[in-house]
Amino acid sequence: MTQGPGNLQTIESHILELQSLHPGASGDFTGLLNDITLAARIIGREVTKAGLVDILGATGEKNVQGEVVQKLDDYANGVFMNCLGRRGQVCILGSEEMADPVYVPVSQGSGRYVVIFDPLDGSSNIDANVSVGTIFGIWKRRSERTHVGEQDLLQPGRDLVAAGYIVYGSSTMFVYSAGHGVHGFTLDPGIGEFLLSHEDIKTPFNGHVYSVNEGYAGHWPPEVRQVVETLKTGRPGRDGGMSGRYIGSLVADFHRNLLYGGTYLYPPTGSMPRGKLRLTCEAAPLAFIAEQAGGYASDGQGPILDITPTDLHMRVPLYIGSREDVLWIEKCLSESCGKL
Ligand code: AHM
Ligand code: MG
Repeated sequence: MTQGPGNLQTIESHILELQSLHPGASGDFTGLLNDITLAARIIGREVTKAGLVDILGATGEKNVQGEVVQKLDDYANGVFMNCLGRRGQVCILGSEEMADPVYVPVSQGSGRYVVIFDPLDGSSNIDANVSVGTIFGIWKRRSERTHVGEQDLLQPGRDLVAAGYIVYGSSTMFVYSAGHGVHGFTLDPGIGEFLLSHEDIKTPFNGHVYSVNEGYAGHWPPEVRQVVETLKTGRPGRDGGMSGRYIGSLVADFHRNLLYGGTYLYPPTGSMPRGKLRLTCEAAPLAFIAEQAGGYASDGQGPILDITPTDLHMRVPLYIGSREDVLWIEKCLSESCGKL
């Protein structure tokens, strides 16, 4: 007799199980996470067709069906805006792609959640068929529904109720945490379902990989140069130096390091004294995932999760990955490497 598949679990049923941990839950949070999985499926479908843009029509032009072809990051942003909070669960939506947050009118629901996302991170890689990703964070509204404002939008990562990312790579994977560990689901394109493939991910305590754009080394502060040099040549007490792996697509670099161990660095440069990455839609959600998996994320001085944003698009230096390695980098940056 042919054996059927083992214990398959879809992301929807995993999310429903979460709800059962909170008796009396309204289902708003469950509905919101499910909306995000729908957006992920739609964006994933378009990303896999990206290579056909040139033969079906370049962005800005009309395609063979007479529709205007959008840039994929704009498209992904539109998908998130249309899918999220359709049942009135959201009071604010913030996106890397939009200068200002969108406040959802009170008349459209109870709006208990704030969602900030980067709909398509690393999109400059798409034309070369390199993995890209989506990142999202979900916070709870703090104010009365009628007084929603910056105090709800600008919350530290420590107050996230859930965060996650989708990596569009050789498979499409959805990785999320709602504060009970990190779980990964792989899209089965045949049935259009995300199936549990990586339960309770724990990242290695230290790793053999560092991921950084070394082209900027000449523009880094001297202490960062010293840290990277030491990672390459070997830290005291460690066998040899680390290997470099840099895709230049944050979600993909982070995901690989999460599974295999390693550290991703985006330090300040002369022209970008706070680095390039955004706190609310990139660094904080990934820091939440890292900590839930046993890793750590720092801005070089302290935990990313403890930083309260002052602006939706605030940038922050980012050192994220295996706990021991990032703690060492943090110590090195704040105390001077030479003494370590
Ligand atoms: P984006 O949000 O404009 O796509 O930029 C973020 C991306 C990350 O995915 C990636 O790690 C980083 O920028 C690469 O930057 P650089 O080319 O400076 O190394
Ligand atoms: Mg981005």
